[in-house]
Amino acid sequence: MYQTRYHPERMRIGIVCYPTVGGSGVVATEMAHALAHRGHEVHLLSYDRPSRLRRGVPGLRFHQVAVSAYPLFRYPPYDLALATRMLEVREEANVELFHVHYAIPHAVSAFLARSMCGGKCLKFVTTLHGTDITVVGADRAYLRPTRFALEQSDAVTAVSKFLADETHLVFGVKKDVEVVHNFVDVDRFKPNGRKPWRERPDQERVLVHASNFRPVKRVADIVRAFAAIRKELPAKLVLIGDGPDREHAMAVASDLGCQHKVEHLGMQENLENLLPQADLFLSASETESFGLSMLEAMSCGVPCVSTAVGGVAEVIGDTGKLVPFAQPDAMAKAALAILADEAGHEQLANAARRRAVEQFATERIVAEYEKIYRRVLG
Ligand code: GMT
Repeated sequence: MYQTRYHPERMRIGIVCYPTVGGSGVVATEMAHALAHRGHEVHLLSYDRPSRLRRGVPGLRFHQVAVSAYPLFRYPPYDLALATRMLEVREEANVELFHVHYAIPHAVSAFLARSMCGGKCLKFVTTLHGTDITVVGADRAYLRPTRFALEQSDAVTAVSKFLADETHLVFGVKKDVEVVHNFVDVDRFKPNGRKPWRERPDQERVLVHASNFRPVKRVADIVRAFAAIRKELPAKLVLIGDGPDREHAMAVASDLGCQHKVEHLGMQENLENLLPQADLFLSASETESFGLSMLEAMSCGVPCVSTAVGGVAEVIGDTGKLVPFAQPDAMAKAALAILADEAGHEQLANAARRRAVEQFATERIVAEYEKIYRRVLG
C-alpha cells in the first residue's frame, strides 16, 4: 500500500477515464494512485468506479459522472454530463488541470467545460490510447470534433510513437503529440520464482493471454497457435478476461480438440498473482497501440510472442518475438522456438523483466507527466 509523501509543488489534478477493464482505464487509475502517492491532490472522474481503483488512498477522491436516461434520449448525452461534472469538481476542489484519457468524447467534454467557465480557468491534457485514433477517431462522425478538441488541448500525449505518428496521419493535426509510454508497478508485477519446466513433473508449459476479448484481439488466433504448439509440447493455455469473442474462441478450441487444455478464468482483479505463473504471453491483435498486459507480463519475467502491429515493438523490444498478423502457425513456430530452449527462455525472461524495470517503471513515467502538467500550468 502506498504511503503519501509531501510534495513541495502539490498540484490539484482531475483525471477522466472510462471505468471499463480496458488499458486506458487501468493506466488512468494507476496514475491517480501514483500521483496521490507523490503528494498531489487527485480527483478521478468516471461513470462507474474503475475496477482497479483502491479505496482509502489519501489524497485521492472519486467523483461519479451520473448520466440520466430520459425516455426522449435514445443515446444519453454522457459528454454533456461529464463536462458539467468537470466544472463542478473544478469549482468544489479548485482543480487546476484535467488529464483526460481517451480522446472520445473526453477531450470534447474538457473543451466544453473550459468554454463554460470563460475559456481560461481550466487547462487540459489529452492522452490518446488507441482506438480513439486508429478506429473510432477515423470514423467521419467523430473525426472533426476529435481533431478540434486535440488542437484545443493544452498538451496531447500518445502512449507510443506509432500512435503519435498515426494521429498526425489520420487527423492531420499540426499540434505536437508527445510520446509518453505506459508504465507498470514493477514491485507488484514481479517474477515469483516459478520452477523451470524441466523440474516440473508434467513438464507442461503454461501459455497465457489477457484481454477484453474484443474482435481486434483475435483470441481465436491465439487458440489456433496453441493447438499447433500442443502438437509438439505438453502445454496449457490460460485465458484471462472476457468479452464478445470468448464463445467463438472456445468453439475454435473445441473444433481443434484442445478445449480440455484451455482454461478460461474470466475477469480477474489480481493479474499480478496469475501472470508470473506463465511461461509465455501470447497476443494476436490486429492493432495494438501499446499492449499494457504484455508490459505487465514482462514485468513478471514472462516473455511475449505478439503480432508485429502498432506500438508493440516499442514495448517488447528484443525481449520477445514478433510474428506477422493472422498467421497462427508463425506464432506457434516462434513460441515453440522459445519454449523448447530452456536457457534461451530464461535469458528472454530476465531481459523482459529488466526492460520493464529500466524503461517502464511507474515513477519514471509519472514524473514525465508531472513535467507536462507543470509546463501547462506555467
Ligand atoms: O483503444 C482501445 O482499444 C481501448 C484502449 C483501452 O481503453 O484499453 O486500449 C488501448 O489503450 C491501452 C492503454 O494505453 C493500450 O495498451 C492498448 O494497446 C490500446 N488498444 C489498442 O490499440 C487496440
